[in-house]
Amino acid sequence: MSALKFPDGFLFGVATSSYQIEGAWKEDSKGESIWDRLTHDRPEVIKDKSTGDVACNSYRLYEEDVRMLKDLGVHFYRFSISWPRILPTGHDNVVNQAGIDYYNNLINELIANGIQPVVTMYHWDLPQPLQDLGGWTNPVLANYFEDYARVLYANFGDRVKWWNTINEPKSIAIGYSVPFGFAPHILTPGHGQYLVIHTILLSHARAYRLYEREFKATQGGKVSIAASCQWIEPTTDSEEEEEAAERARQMHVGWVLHPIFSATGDYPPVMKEWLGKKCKEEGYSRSRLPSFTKEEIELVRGTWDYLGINHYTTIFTYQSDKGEFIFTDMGVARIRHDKYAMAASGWLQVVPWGFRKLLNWIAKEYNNPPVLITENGFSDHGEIDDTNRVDYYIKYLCELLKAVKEDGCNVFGYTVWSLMDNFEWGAGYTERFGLFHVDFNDPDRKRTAKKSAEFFSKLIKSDAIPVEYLAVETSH
Ligand code: GBH
Repeated sequence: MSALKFPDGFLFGVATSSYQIEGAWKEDSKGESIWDRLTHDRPEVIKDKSTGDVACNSYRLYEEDVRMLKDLGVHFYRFSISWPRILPTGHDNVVNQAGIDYYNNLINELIANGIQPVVTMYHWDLPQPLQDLGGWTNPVLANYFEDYARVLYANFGDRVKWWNTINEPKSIAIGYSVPFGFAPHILTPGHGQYLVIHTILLSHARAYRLYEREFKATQGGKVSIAASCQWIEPTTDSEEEEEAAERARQMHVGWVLHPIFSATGDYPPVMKEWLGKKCKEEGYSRSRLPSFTKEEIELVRGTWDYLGINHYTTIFTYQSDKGEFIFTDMGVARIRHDKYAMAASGWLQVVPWGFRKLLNWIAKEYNNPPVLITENGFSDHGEIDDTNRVDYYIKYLCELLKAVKEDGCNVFGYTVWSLMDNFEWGAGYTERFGLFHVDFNDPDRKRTAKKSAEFFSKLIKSDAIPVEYLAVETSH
């Protein structure tokens, strides 16, 4: 059964994010975020018209969260810091001491329990005053993000050794281009998404360089980004379809990773070329993809100490100029294969082998960097007996083990999304990803371990996929 065993020293953790769990949206001088604004002013864009006003109430219940983490036996906890809880105006002119205290308490509680904090600086809850300046379409945000990062390193960097600057740049870009109910929900498709990613790459780089310059020598931590990386698979294996799928991989995954992780930096050549040509045909005299100066290419290139990957599913494509949303520009459209099981989320199909293919592609493209899987997970409707989730994890982890042990991919840790059910963005509370169930009708937000929580605690204890779960019957 050694095939089920993880390498020595392999790290396990679980993840959450501030807006999805904290609640206390305006307590103790916290500023308003773009998610507060969106859910309050435009409830119709959220599936169940809900908000994160209370969410899991982790602002009050963080000690309980840490008890759950302790029960699971995780090595680390990946959580995010709310920018407007620390800097209510978005700028560093006002630092909110109550916010600093909250995260100090959480970090200290984790460390007292032997759990390493892995901290995301930005998981989508932008201070509203910065949105009023144009949000991530405005390149000046790179200045403000650097200022915010300095406050975080200075206050928490003595104890936090693992940083993710920004979670899933592409999902942030969706809020500017795709009608998924993501804040700020200001849709400028074909333009907004490229401006947003451009500013985000520069912001990430500025935060990384700041650490390198002012903090690394004394604090000795590691900084990177957490990118959403789904696998893209062509529907037939013809050469043209493979070429189109490869272009889509470069324009999807490579869009964010190539500027940071490739040897040459900048956007992928095929992306610049393809979009440049397309924009010309559309009558633009300049590409909709902004360009970096030489200095900016070098500023961004190499700004990583490890690579954070969020992976959930595989996207099946065929060549077409009629693809939906961000796929239009990539020259592909997506289809769904009925033979793969669906999660509760319409975008999440269970395709375990795509995980192995993705990890191999990343290893090959970027010279096998050390990878931390920063998210992987499955949604249902909140069942306690969540066999389909356990089945998903077994299958995805088996593929991860093959990628590591048979293919030599350099993955050193793995993070479950999520510790507990929480506010699932545009889907509100209708889709659940937690190892722990949360009763959102209970003012105390009672948490209950699901079957998957038991599965993970056994897995972490034995450093292997527990054999007794392998025969479990599921509907997959
Ligand atoms: C992650 O987002 C987030 O980091 C986390 O906060 C969230 O709760 C979790 O995953 C579960 O959703 O047409 O295929 O591009 C992933 C969110 C899901 C956003 C897929 C974009 C688009 C569907 N992404 N979605 S697609």
